[in-house]
Amino acid sequence: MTKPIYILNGPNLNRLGKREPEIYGKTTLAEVEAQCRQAAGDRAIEFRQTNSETQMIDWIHEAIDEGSGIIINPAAYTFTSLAILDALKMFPGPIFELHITNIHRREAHYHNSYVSKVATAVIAGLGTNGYRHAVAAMREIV
Ligand code: DHK
Repeated sequence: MTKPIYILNGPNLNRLGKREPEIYGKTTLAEVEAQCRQAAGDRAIEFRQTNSETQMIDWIHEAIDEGSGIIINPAAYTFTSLAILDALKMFPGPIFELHITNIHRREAHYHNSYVSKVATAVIAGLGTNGYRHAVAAMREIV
């Protein structure tokens, strides 16, 4: 039995679809999850969202033991959390950092990602379609 791909979402992404739709689009997180499950096919995924840094770190620890790969949109924690970076450093498999927007084309406080220092790949700017592309790419390597 292959281990699941963990898809972890950070703060405020529970509001996707209503949150600044001109920036993040109108697709809800539930719709993103459905698109990920379709892209995953017969592969198991764990799709989760939290506004808590502690919960995000606990899920990364779970993935260290139970997961094959991590696709993570840490949202604002991308730019602030050394604790999430340290947790990701322990993960033995591939890590895809995902952002709905191209963070490098946005305000300066979105430009310096801690997570990029450990990510296998970064997908940013494809909108919510980035999730299903990340799943398809992850399936090929795990
Ligand atoms: C999502 C967020 O919530 C922001 O804090 C990031 C990211 C951008 C995204 O594009 O998915 O800056």
